[in-house]
Amino acid sequence: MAAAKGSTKAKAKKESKFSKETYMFWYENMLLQRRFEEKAGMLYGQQKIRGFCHLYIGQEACSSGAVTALKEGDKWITAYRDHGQPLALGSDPKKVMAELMAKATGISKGKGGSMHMFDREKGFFGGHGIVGGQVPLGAGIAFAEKYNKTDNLCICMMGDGAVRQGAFHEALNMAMTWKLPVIFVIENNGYAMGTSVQRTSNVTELYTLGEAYDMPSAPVDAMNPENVHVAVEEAADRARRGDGPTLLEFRTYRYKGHSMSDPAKYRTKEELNEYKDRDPIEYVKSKILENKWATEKELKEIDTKIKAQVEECVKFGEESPYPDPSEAYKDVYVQEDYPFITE
Ligand SMILES: Cc1ncc(C[n+]2csc(CCOP(=O)(O)OP(=O)(O)O)c2C)c(N)n1
Ligand SMILES: [Mg+2]
Repeated sequence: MAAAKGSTKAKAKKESKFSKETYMFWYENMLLQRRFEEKAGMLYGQQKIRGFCHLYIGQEACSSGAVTALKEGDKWITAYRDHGQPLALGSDPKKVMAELMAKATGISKGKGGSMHMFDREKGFFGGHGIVGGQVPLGAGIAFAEKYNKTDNLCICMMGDGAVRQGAFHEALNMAMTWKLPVIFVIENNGYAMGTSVQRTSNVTELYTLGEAYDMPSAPVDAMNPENVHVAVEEAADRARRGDGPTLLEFRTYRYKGHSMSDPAKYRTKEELNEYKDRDPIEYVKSKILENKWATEKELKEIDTKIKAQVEECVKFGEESPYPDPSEAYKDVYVQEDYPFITE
């Protein structure tokens, strides 16, 4: 049942189905994630952002390409490398920045920080620090969509490290048995902290793990949003017509270290440069220029506008207050009178 290896790629090549608007959206959407996180990295150095901070730089085509393939009401869940996806979905960047700065105006009221972005309006269910923890949750969200007979699905992103967790296999098995409307996405950036995929298992073609559960599965060159869009759209169609889940392996790369304290000595400069040469933003930019949809100057103006927007986010974060200590026990459980917690 699994899709033939490389089929997604072939399809992307055949169809040049994307409009000027889509390319312009991808350009602006990916650039916002990039500039936002470059700034976040600087703020971390200044100790204006503390704690954990995992940057998504290099992986932006994964989020932007998926956004254009999905629709209103679809749900998202991911791991702790979670700044890019809410930005791609249209969450308020000011609130995401304020969350990074642990301010009360943050998207999780300043109580979640970098790893715990949530946005109910956008259907974004976090932001999870336990590797693989979000995978059964993603299946559960999809179960709710099926139970409530909606036409929506859940896209559940994870890193390559998560596929070695038992919960991943349990969730895939149940999701396939129950034909849940879920798209499992492995963002394979080659490493789980400093450990390469090759060092964790004999199975390095990660999409093949889905075949054990008879799940349609495919690899996707995710350094460009066209391929991502095509693969996600196909998986979404499958989910919406009631045929159940898909496992996609997005082949991507993070340009920065695992977190802010990682000098990334486990990989070579050459390897990093190979991916930078295929940068998704540069790729989309070249497509735009090639088709004369915008000039260099116009694209530069978009960049300038985004940089100013990011500065606004920083100002908003800096001027916002920290949460009041009385907030500490709020939002811990949905049920307000839940036992065990008393102030
Ligand atoms: C259950 C569990 N084990 C270990 C860790 C420590 N840890 C944090 S991130 C990480 C690496 C995960 O890598 P991957 O899933 O590839 O995601 P990436 O960081 O590459 O996006 C590990 C082992 C954890 N958070 N949770
Ligand atoms: Mg990884």
